[in-house]
Amino acid sequence: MKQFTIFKPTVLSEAEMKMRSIKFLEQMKARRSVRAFSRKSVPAEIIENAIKTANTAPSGANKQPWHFVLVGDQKIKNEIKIAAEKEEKAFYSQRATVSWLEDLNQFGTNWEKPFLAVAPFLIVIFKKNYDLSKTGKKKNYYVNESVGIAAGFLLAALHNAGLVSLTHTPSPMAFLNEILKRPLNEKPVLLIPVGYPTQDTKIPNLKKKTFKEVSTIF
Ligand code: IYR
Repeated sequence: MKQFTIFKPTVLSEAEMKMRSIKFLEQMKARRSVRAFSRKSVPAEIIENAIKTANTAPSGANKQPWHFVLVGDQKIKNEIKIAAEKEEKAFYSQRATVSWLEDLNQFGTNWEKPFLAVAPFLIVIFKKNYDLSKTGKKKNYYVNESVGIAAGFLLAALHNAGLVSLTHTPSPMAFLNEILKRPLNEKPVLLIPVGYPTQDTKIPNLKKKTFKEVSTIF
């Protein structure tokens, strides 16, 4: 595919750019991770569109080293909940360090993950360190970076559509390969429940670092 075409970007005035940059900032500031999901259903198409958005992300050599599994099936969600809670029990009672548990205190989390069975959909993002072809393994590049960017696109797209999500990471996550029948060249990296919050969902009062704290300008 050694072919190039002229790129025709959308051209905006500076005033319009400024307005859009503020609007998007305000929109993203309003995004919050949620742990109490309502059972209210979501049209699958909306989530599929968000996954399509994630799939537009740039990736190392355009290899798109990701696979998204969308789970709406109640039986499979139940299976995932049981397996995740088993790992989370071990995490909270043995694996986590004292300082890690201290850092988690403000979120009020524990091993119980009811949202995994309650949220209408779970999205599981798998990363592919290599692709499998008839001739063998073909290495992908900058896989963590690429999948991280795609995950960011996905979260932004879900939020833009009016849905809430949680980037949940039970550890280890290999049980997802088994339950979702994914091949061994795929490693699960994020388990994302998606839907609506319950009416009384509480969110922690988190403070974000300031622009000054997180940036340097020359
Ligand atoms: N995976 C556990 C623990 C946990 C870890 C981090 I780092 C968080 O930001 C939040 C939770 C859980 O989901 O409870």
